[in-house]
Amino acid sequence: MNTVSKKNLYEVAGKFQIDGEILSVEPYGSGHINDTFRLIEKQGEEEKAYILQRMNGEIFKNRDELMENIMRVTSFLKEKIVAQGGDPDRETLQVIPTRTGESYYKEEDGEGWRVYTFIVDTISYDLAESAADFNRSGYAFGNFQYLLSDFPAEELHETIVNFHNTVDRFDKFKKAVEADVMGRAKEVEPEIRFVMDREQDCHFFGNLLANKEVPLRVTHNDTKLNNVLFDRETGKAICVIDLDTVMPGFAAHDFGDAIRFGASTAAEDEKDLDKVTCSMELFEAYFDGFMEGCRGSLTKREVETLPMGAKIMTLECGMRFLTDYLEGDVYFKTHYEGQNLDRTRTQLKLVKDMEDKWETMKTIVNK
Ligand code: ADP
Ligand code: GN1
Ligand code: MG
Repeated sequence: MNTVSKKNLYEVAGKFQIDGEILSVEPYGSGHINDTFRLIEKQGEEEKAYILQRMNGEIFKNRDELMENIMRVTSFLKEKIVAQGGDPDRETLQVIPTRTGESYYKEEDGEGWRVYTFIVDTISYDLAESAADFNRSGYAFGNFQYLLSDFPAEELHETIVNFHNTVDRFDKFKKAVEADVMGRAKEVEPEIRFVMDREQDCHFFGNLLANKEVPLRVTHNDTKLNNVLFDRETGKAICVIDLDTVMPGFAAHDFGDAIRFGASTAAEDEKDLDKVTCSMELFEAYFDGFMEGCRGSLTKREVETLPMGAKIMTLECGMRFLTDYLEGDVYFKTHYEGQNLDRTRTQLKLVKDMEDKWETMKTIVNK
């Protein structure tokens, strides 16, 4: 993706319904996909913050459809939050339209930009600081799924086709190994073998769906801990963000992706693998919060498959990082050479750790 100059950022900011003087636009957050900036506007004596984001056009090919999803989902959530007596300004994303009333601004070269109100006095974590925090994020994602349980799923566009189709991810991984465009396959033979040995696991959820054992629901599909904002004062997880991949999916995938990231005792790119384990205390804390947020809406079979959701989402993510490493780091943002390989190794270590702790995870979800 192209870099962007300061001048261009101010120009782009000027396209939106932000009337005061723009004081600053600075890079913000640690997402792997979009280019995110924090924008400060001065309105009289007051300062107001926004999130300005350039959507990743390599990944999100159809920004009209993507933004249509976001407009629909955020307005649906807003109504539900109001009905529940919540504060829609803090509990859901809110899109600021362009001066011409569009949901996003299209640059001549095809790049797409959007603006959200900045949800102030919140914090997002790249690592769980306590089981209590992680429990609250579980509640927030469970509640998110619950609130969307009567959203008309057929009206959502598939923003990334086959996003959590693990069999398709495995095929793409195998092709990347065969093509080996960067000549890196030799160096990562143990990692390739680890993934290849688990090919059968990749079929698990596809088979469940084919046998109608679990339903498709409207899910978030990217439930990592830094995609939820916590209120600085109350510590509550108040707002689920990063809605680019809200699509029909499996409840166990939303549960599992959150465990992959948030129940890990180390950062996603930790080099010292001795530090990387899947904490059962965090797993249980998240499970309790998620179940509470879902308010009994999951079937018995769905609950049983939650540990598998954790393992498959972690394996799939490891496979995606490794694919990207083999392809020359073209998908996920990287900040140093080899970061995707470090990320791969933490994910595979977590998969192994989950396999070792399988009985404990099963006991927790069957309690
Ligand atoms: P990506 O798809 O690249 O992960 P996100 O939409 O998750 O992008 O945004 C990146 C980060 O920016 C988030 O992890 C969060 O810290 C911050 N962020 C995003 N939207 C908001 C918002 N409306 N208010 C406050 N912070 C936000
Ligand atoms: C990306 O956008 P972000 O940083 O929240 C990715 C997820 C991965 C995650 C790994 C659209 O999430 O699928 O699980 O990185 N999002 C997309 O950290 O590919
Ligand atoms: Mg994100």
